[in-house]
Parts: sequence; C-alpha cells; structure tokens
Amino acid sequence: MSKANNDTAAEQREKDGGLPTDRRGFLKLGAVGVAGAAATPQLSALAEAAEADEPVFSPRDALAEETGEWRASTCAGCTSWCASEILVDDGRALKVRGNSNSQIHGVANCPRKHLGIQQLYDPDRVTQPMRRTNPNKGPDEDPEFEVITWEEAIEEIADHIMMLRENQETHKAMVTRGRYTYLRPILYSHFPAIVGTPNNISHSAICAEAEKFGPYYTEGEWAYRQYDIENTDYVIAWGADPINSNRQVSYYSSAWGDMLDDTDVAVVEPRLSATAAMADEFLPVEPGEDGAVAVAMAHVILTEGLWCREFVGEFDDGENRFVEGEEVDPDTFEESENSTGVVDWWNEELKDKTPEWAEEQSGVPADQIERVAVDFGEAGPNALVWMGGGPVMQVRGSYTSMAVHALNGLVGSAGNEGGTLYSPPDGTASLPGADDFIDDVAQQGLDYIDEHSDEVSGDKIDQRGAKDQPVLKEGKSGGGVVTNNAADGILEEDPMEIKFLLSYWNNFAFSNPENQRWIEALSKLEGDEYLHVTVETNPSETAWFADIVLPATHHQFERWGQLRSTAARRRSINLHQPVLADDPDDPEDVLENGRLWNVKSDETEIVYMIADELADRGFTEMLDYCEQYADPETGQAPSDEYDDRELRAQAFSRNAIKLRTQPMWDPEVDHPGGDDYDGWEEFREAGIWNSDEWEYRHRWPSEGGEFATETGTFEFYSETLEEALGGHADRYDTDVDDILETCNYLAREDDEDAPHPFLPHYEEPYIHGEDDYDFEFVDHKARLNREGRSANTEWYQEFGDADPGDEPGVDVVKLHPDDAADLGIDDGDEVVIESPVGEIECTAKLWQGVQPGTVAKTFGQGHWAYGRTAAEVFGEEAKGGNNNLLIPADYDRLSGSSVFYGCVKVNVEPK
Ligand SMILES: Nc1nc2c(c(=O)[nH]1)N[C@H]1C(S)=C(S)[C@@H](COP(=O)(O)OP(=O)(O)OC[C@H]3O[C@@H](n4cnc5c(=O)[nH]c(N)nc54)[C@H](O)[C@@H]3O)O[C@H]1N2
Ligand SMILES: Nc1nc2c(c(=O)[nH]1)N[C@H]1C(S)=C(S)[C@@H](COP(=O)(O)OP(=O)(O)OC[C@H]3O[C@@H](n4cnc5c(=O)[nH]c(N)nc54)[C@H](O)[C@@H]3O)O[C@H]1N2
Ligand code: SF4
Ligand SMILES: [Mo]
Repeated sequence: MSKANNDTAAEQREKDGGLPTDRRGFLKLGAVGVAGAAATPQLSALAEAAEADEPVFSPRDALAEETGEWRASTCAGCTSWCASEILVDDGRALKVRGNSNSQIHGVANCPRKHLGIQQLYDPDRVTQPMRRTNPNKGPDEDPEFEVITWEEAIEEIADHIMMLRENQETHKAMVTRGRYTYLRPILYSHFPAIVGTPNNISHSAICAEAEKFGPYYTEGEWAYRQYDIENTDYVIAWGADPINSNRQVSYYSSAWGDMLDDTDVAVVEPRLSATAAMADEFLPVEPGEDGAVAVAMAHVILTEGLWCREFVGEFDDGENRFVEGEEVDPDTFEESENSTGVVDWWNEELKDKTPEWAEEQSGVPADQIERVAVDFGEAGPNALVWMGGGPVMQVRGSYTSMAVHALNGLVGSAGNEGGTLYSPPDGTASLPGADDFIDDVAQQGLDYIDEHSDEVSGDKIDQRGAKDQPVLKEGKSGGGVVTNNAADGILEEDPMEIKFLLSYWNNFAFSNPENQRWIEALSKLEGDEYLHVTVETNPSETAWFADIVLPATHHQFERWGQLRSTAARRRSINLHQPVLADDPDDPEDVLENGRLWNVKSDETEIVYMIADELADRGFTEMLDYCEQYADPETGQAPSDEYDDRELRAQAFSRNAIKLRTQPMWDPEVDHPGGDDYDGWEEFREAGIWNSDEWEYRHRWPSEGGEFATETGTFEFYSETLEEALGGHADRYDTDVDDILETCNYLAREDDEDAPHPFLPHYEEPYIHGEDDYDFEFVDHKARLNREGRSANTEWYQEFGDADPGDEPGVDVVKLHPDDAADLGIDDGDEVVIESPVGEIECTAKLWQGVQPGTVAKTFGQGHWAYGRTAAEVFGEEAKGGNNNLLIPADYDRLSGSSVFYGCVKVNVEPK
C-alpha cells in the first residue's frame, strides 16, 4: 500500500496506453497512479487492497476505534504553521488535530487543517515527473505533457545549468518560492549561489511585508507580532480577522471565546468580517482611509491624557498641553527613556486630526472613534492593536502601518503584558553554508549586477533597490523583495534576461495582482534556450507554462521540514515528518512507504539529485556542498550511507533537519530556554519544542533593554526611517523628497504643508479607477483558503458559506442591496466585474454586510487549472473569477508590497 511509484517512464507509458494529446491529458497524466489511468489514486489504492489476500483495511473502523498511531508533523495550510498530529494506520492518514505537546494550542486546530488530508489524497495530484512536448507556451497552448523518469528530468535540468555555465550566463537563472519550510536556504539561497545567480525571489511581498514596516520603523522589529489576549482588556482588530485568517488561528480561535468574556473588541474593517460579527464595536471604514482613523485615535489618546506615562513620559508640571490645534513646546515635556518624538508627532501631524476630521475622510462616526480611543486608552497598557494586511497592503500603506502600530507605543503595550509581543528566541541552528562552494564561473554570475549597475534596474530580477523601489526591509535600500515586479523584470529583460526558472510551492500565475503579466512572462520562456521547472503538488496555472513539472511531497505528510509558531507568549519549533512511513529516519522506509506517489522534496532531495547529476558532468561544487550535511549523531555524510542516489538524497534531507534543530534535541548543544529533550528520537516523536515565555518589557530601556532602532527607543519620530530613506536617496544622488515623489507618496521633508516623511501620518489613499468606476473593491481571504492551495478540495467548495455573506459552491461578489437595486441586479444573478486592468465573471450576492459604494469578494476562486474541482473545465474554463485579474500591479514601494486593499474601483454589471 501507499508505495512509492518506481515504475520507469516506459512502463508507465505502456500502462497509460500512450500519451495524452488533449489538454485534459495533463490532468489525466498528473493523476495516473500505480494501477493505471482508469481509477483515481484513492480508488486504485483501495482496489489493490481488495485484491490482496489480507483482510481489507477499513478506514471507517480505524477512525471510529482510533486504531492507528498519532504521529507529529506540521500544518502549513497558512502562515500559522501549527504543530499537528496525524492519525496514521496502515500507511494511511486518517485524521488530523493539533499537537498535544504544543504549549500554544494543544490539540486545538482551525477548520482548514482537515483539508490537508484532501490535499494529500487529491486525485489530481502530480504523481510523477512530466515534460512538456508542445514547444509553444500560452494560456491556450495545451502543454501536452508526457511522463518522464526522475532520471530524465534531472538530466535535462543539469544540462541546462551546464549550458548557462559554459556561456558564462549563470545570472540568467532564477528561483522562486512561495510557502517553504526552514530547510529553504538549501534550495532558495545556497542553490542559486552555487549556480551563480542573484535571482532568488520569494512571495513575501504579495504576502504581508507592509505589516512589518510600521513595527520596524517604530521599534526595530521586521516581524509579525503576537498578541497577549489572555491578559489584555481591549483589542482593536485593524483590517485583520483573527478568528478566520491572519496567524496562529488554531490558538486564537480557541482562546477568543474566553477572551470575549472580559475583553472589549473593536474591529476596523470595510466589511462585516467574522471577527466584526462578534465584536463590541464595528468601525466601518471606507477602504484605504485607515490612516485617518489611526491618527485621530492618537489625537484623542493624547488630548484625553490617556497615554502611558511610564512608556512615553509626562509634562514637567503634569498639566496636559496636548490641546486640539495647539503646538506643544518640547521643553515642557519630559519624554521617558523608552520613547522619542511624541511631541514632534503631535506638533507636525496630530494636533488638528480630530475625530470629526477623520469622520469626513473615513466615514467612521466621530463619536465612535472617540469612544473607542478613550476605552482603548483607559485599558492601556493592557490594550493592543492587532494590525492585519487590510490597512497596509495599500499604495501608501507603509505610513498607515506606522500610524496604526504607534498606538501600541502610546498606550505602552509594546512588548508589555496584555500587549503586542514578538517571539522569544528559539536558537535553531544555521544550516551549513554555500560560501566555500562558489567557483569562478558562479562568482562572475553573482557579480553581474555590480558590474552593470549603471545599465540595469535594481539588484535582482524584481528590480529591488531601483530608484522607484526602495524596499527598505530592515533599513537597507533594496533589502526586501518586490515579488510581483519580477514579472516585469522578466518581460523587460532588466536587469537581465531569464533563461532558467525553477519555481517551487507557489502559483505566481494565479496569486499575484494583475496576474496576466505573469502569464505573459512565463509564456516568454519558450524555446530550447529556456527551461522552466516547477515543483508542485498540483497541475497549477504556473505548471501549465512549465517545461518540466516535478511532483512535490505534501508538506504535512510526506517530508522533512521545520516551521515555527508564535503565540501564547511562546515560540515553538515544529517538525514536518514523513508520517506515513513507520520509521521516518530510515530513508528506505520513507521512499518505500512514506509517499503516496513518485514524489520528492523540493528543498532537499531535488537539490541533491541535481547536484549529483552536475557532479557527473564535472561540476562538483554543489554535491560537495550537500555532502557537508553529515548526520550529527553518526557523523555519516549521505554518500557514506548509501550508493543509490535517491536514498542519498533522502539521507541528506533527514540530516538537514537534524542539523537545523540540533539545539532543540541535543543535550550537548545549548538552546535559549525551553523544552529539554534527551535526543533526536524523543524530540522527533514529540514533534515540537516549546520556548520559555516572553519576558514582559525586557526591551524597554527603563528595564535595562533596548529597541533595535537608531535611538534604541520606540520612535514616534523615526530616525531609523530617516537614515534608511536618506541612504536610498544617496544611492541615486538625490534627496528624500525626490524619492518620495517617484514612489507616489505625499510626504515631503521640505514642504510644510505636506505630511512629514519620518512621522507616522495619514496620506490620502491612491485608488486606481477612482474617477471612472463606481465601487471600491474589497478583497479578503476565505476561511477555508489554505493560501492558494485548497481550491481543488471538495470541502473548500462545499463549505463556501463558512465566510459571512458567502455561498457554498459558487463564487459570489457581495453587493449592498441598495446598490444592487440601482443596478437592477438580483441575488444569484450572473455579473461581470470590470476594473481598469481586467474583468471577471461571478455571481451576485445581496448583503447588508458591505457598505454602499463598496463590493467585497473572497480571494481564492477563478482557477482554470489546478485540478478538476478547482476549475470549471480544467485548462479551459475558470470556476468563478480570480480577484487578481482586477487588482492592478502596484506597490507600496517603501516596503515592496503588492497592494490588494483600498487600491482599486470597479464596475459591476449584469452579465
Ligand atoms: N483563512 C485563511 N487564513 C490565512 C490565510 C488563508 O489563505 N486563509 N493565509 C495566511 C497568510 S499567507 C497570510 S499573509 C495571513 C494574512 O492575514 P491578514 O493580513 O489578516 O489577511 P486577510 O484576512 O486578507 O485580512 C485582510 C483584511 O482586511 C480587510 N480589508 C480590506 N480592505 C481594507 C481596508 O481598506 N482597510 C481595512 N482596515 N481593512 C481592509 C479585509 O476585509 C480582511 O478582513 O493570513 C494567513 N491566514
Ligand atoms: N487577491 C489576493 N491575492 C492573494 C492573496 C489574497 O488574499 N488576495 N493572498 C496573498 C498571500 S498572503 C500569499 S502568501 C500568496 C500565496 O501565493 P503563492 O505563494 O503563489 O502560493 P500558493 O498559491 O498558495 O501556492 C500554490 C502552489 O503550491 C503548490 N503546493 C501545494 N502544496 C504544496 C506542497 O506541500 N509542496 C509543494 N512543493 N508545493 C505545494 C501547488 O501545486 C500550487 O501550485 O497569495 C497572495 N495572493
Ligand atoms: S491555522 Fe493554518 S497552519 Fe494552523 S491548522 Fe489551520 S490551516 Fe493549518
Ligand atoms: Mo501570505
């Protein structure tokens, strides 16, 4: 049962009865299993059992009686990365739950976790390597994939890399990643470095970078927060829907109910979200106008005298001079050693930003802004703002990110009990690096940009660091990623042409705003000179354009890896394991029993196999790099253990995870405080390491700590941003105002009437189609979206009404009934939505939960590939509409983020 499929391609083809020639053949090939083309994998697997002499296994009985074994792994269905346990019996995954050893969420899990099993047994999974036979690429070009062996696939990849080396153009290679595990440096960083290309592009900028900008440029943390909801008295969920999406959903959705007993919740949202439906206050903000509400709340907190004296300071005589419209003399205020710049903030930005002013901008009633600010301020320091992507993944979102997050500073909840916390340290080990394995040819590729910096844009294929893409991650010009702009980089061949693309665990042809451009960019990689390899579980829209599709192990059930969770004041280190094998440490067992199909792990096994093939061609550096990964218990390198390449690759994978997590399990190696294990075996079985608890206020200078900012304090005036933006301006021999203008912000250093660029402030939103279209478009995540990966599961489709206002089985756009009446649209009508960049079709839903003048739509539907459940007709017709066809490719350029929210208007018409 559940054997790896080691048939040769020729045997496989014979079983398939020849090659598929129609576009559905792609799907059929992907799904072909051990027993041939007729049945789906589950069905064929069960049929095989029925023919055997052994008693037939009954999953139903096994489930009822829990006869199997609970084995630990990790769910990466979303960025919560929850530690999980899987009930496995006879090589079958039957059921999932949270990991009972987790001190964060225990056995609790979110509803999405269950969909993982449907992903594992998805009948449309890619089960073996495939090669494109149609030389032409395009949405209407059937790739006409044929099955090939791993051997053939890896040879073709190695040939292509050797060709780039021979032509001294290794910089024309590129790796993209979406989701990942912390074995990612191997494929994402070290592999490109050894090949010799700067081009590794992550999905982070279509994810949530702007959300890290505010925290970084106020308190020096480029990271997500955790929220001490057990000890807080007031939560403002700001464009975040924590019981539904965002992070640590398993934990928060189980802790939320208890919290509601004694904590007030306010939600700032343009639509009635799941969290808003249970909240004490719902502040219905006009999309994009969040900054106005944030600065007005800061204004109220100061005028009402509700700031935290211990964190912010006090007037020398104790009299509150934060009076509407009046400047404060800085000499009269003694700022605490914990913060800087509050008086500048008041004088330059806040003094006139009254709730009445904010009501005009945002539509949120002034008395509600005032009430929420007062209640929040009074609850401080046990009061927190939970900032999601909504208010910040916007054209001028970086500044809103600062303004919203600064509220946590004003009430002194930053790092404090009942406030916003970060992760305690975990001390995981760095993986062995690539530096010693970069030869001259590779170095030339890595130096390409430096040597051509006058002729090309930016530092990598996404043009990060170009004048119009400062992307100031962690203070550096070009320090972050501009994921979506890589499509333009490829199309413009700037900073270089791309001839080799390896994409893994992402679907950029679907998930990027204005994804039409990715379809163009991927179609451009056509012809013998080009090779696009993708490593996937499903025949996605991206795979449709690939030359080689490599079948990926499913992260939760079939591979080694590691992620981490951060909540309940702790951090945990969570293991992914090949749980279907009885002995995951044994590479033979993993290859034989640990996988459903002939699949391999992207970040480890595939790299090893390519390395081995390159060594056969005389380029040995990559294999030498891999062979550094000796098992820390036995000292054996992969090749000491096995001759067979696939077994060596699996040993490499196991060694990598043991090295990475060694501080967690090896009593001889220190960790910074948390669970102690006696050895690998004990840690592996537990599947998780829990850190000690976060120490409140340990970063406050008054407690002997330091924030990682220029001043070491929480900066209401960001000297850290002044330094970073100044650095980017110097790079282009210009001033900050020129950069801000180029990047479409309104702040200016030298203009008294403009907002100040180094203070958290309000900027009017930049909205595409503002004057020519009728409705603000509100995009949001579906409760059952596993990022972009659950669309081919039946439960995802059947339980579409898990989101307020949505319907099962159809993709709806939610319209206010008054707007619908004006348009002559009824519930259930088919409609066309048109934006300045594209149009989609879906079904109308009349709903009071959206404001007049706005329409809301969950992201996730609109697949025309991916599988037969996701698409209406695979390869031909989309099911519903992809929101990204409507959202323009635009950026919050200070953070590199693609914008999704408060950025576009659309028209809706009956079809
Ligand atoms: N269910 C589910 N959960 C997920 C994921 C998933 O796919 N599904 N993905 C995970 C990933 S990868 C990430 S990065 C995180 C992201 O987590 P979040 O950033 O919290 O993501 P969303 O749920 O999309 O939150 C955006 C919210 O902003 C609201 N919004 C839209 N426009 C505006 C606006 O102008 N102002 C304000 N204030 N709000 C606005 C939307 O209605 C929505 O509720 O979620 C993770 N969790
Ligand atoms: N309009 C709109 N667009 C969005 C969002 C939104 O809310 N609204 N959310 C954005 C966010 S926050 C994110 S993070 C991105 C995510 O977008 P991407 O980073 O592009 O990732 P997904 O679409 O989740 O990845 C899907 C691919 O992963 C493959 N896959 C699934 N499971 C596995 C596995 O276990 N291993 C491997 N190797 N492959 C696997 C599938 O074959 C599929 O091709 O989307 C962004 N796009
Ligand atoms: S919250 Fe996300 S990572 Fe956690 S169980 Fe749910 S889908 Fe998986
Ligand atoms: Mo994300």
